[in-house]
Amino acid sequence: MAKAGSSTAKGAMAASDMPCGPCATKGQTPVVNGTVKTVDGVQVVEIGIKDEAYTPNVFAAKAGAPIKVVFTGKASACLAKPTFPKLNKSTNLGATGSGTIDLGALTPGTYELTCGMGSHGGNLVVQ
Ligand SMILES: [Cu+2]
Repeated sequence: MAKAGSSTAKGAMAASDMPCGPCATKGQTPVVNGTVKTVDGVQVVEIGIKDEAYTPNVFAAKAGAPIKVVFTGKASACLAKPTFPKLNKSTNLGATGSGTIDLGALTPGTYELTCGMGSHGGNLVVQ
């Protein structure tokens, strides 16, 4: 069952059920495990990469105020392209191992974080 049943506008790597190694099974924590810092009115979400997974990976942020997601750590393969598919935003951690995604101010909802292959990597819950 490696085929995506339906494709969306987010590009060629849309198969959320596609296995992609360790990251596919480690990012499933359902509880909030990260802290959101507010710096000059911007909500800053800091995500590290540990044992081939985004860590921490579940955050609660407030609606209506800008959100910036900062990645640091050593990422390989698909993990090096963290993506918020719903928002069509991603970054490439490439050689530096760090990157930032500006999400802007969001409306309430759950925004999934995936690796570059579309496997679940975490959630940003906006309330
Ligand atoms: Cu992956």
